[in-house]
Amino acid sequence: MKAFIDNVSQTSYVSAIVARKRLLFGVSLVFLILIAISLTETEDPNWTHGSGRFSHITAHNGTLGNSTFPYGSGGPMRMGAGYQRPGYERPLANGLPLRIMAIGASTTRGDEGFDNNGFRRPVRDYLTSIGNPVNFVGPHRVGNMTDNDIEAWPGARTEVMHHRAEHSLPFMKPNLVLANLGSNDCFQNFDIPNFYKRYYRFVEYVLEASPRATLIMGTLLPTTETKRFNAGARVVEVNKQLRRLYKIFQKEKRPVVLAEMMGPDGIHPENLGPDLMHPNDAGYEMMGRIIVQAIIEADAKGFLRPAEPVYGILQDGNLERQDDAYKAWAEAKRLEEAATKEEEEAAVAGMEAELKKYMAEIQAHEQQSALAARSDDPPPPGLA
Ligand SMILES: *[C@@H]1O[C@H](CO)[C@@H](O)[C@H](O)[C@H]1NC(C)=O
Ligand SMILES: *[C@@H]1O[C@H](CO)[C@@H](O)[C@H](O)[C@H]1NC(C)=O
Ligand SMILES: CC(=O)N[C@H]1CO[C@H](CO)[C@@H](O)[C@@H]1O
Repeated sequence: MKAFIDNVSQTSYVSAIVARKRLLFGVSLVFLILIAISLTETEDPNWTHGSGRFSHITAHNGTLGNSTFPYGSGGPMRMGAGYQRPGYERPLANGLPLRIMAIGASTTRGDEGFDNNGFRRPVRDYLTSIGNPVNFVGPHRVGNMTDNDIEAWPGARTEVMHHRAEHSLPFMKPNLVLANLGSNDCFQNFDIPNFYKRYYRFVEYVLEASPRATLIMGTLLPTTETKRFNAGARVVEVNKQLRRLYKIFQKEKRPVVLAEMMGPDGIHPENLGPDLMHPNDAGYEMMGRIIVQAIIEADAKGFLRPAEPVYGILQDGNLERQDDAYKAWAEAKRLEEAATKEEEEAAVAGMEAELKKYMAEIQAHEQQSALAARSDDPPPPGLA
């Protein structure tokens, strides 16, 4: 931990100050140049369209064909150098593979969502689309996406998930933990005044058990449910604690980022599903976006670090599953062969039993014939 603190204070902070100075200098320089250009040249319409977000599309050596340019008006566009900010066009942390453990309860599982992937699908889709390999890890599989591993239990309170994580986290060593914990403490009205202590211990544990992890701590979603749990006020109280805890984690220079779920762009009662506790489908997408923003912030702060190598855990969670179809086929074949073998053994046993019976009959007939030979009876039919 000390090394990490030193690292942050020596690298990120110093370089942030240097970067800010450079930025100020750069901004004023750009301003002067722009003024100079505007005084000497007429405006090039291609340039005004060609800057900004689309600068990463440079398939034609800095030019872009008219067919793909969204505002296309004929002729190749010249592209500006653009503003390549990690998290928008470029992968985070130079394309660092992210081994992610989502720890939480039913909302983390994506319960009540249409595909049971919850916020994990939008998070995964986004990160892989900008070039960061993703592997979700955890002891269970929930949801219909391929890379669906997770550490989440419906109804689990914070300290329950702490104990669960003790059986998975040290063996999977994620470098990113998405924690959404506390809703069930609220629903079960479990010692709310001391919630922050349990949460602090949990975070402490995560950062110890997987020392290269960054932890994204989500605040709780609002709830308007009143019949069963009536936990709205408790959620407000716990969120207050979570935000204060975050200030403490910042003071302690922990690799922790807050994902504020209840901000102006966050989850509001109209984004909840019919049970008034879990998000609806749009709500899960919003959670995903908020978590992605927190991950981008973690990268900007220099928190993201390579995951510790663990045997059997690949960088890409989909690649890890690519043999699944073969395994299913091989297992079906094994079962089929076992069934055939059983059938065959039963047939052989049946024949053996028949033979025993048959031979016993013959013996009986032979004995009878021996007796009949003495009394001139004809031989039994069917026997030559
Ligand atoms: C790309 O453009 C630059 C500058 O116009 C030119 O010097 C270079 O040869 C071009 N490269 C290719 C592969 O066309
Ligand atoms: C997952 O389930 C949803 C809802 O049934 C469906 O629309 C989607 O295509 C499924 N995705 C996969 C990969 O099976
Ligand atoms: C430079 C370029 O890609 N020009 C294309 C613009 O669109 C027309 C119609 O699709 C093409 O024929 C040009 O080649």
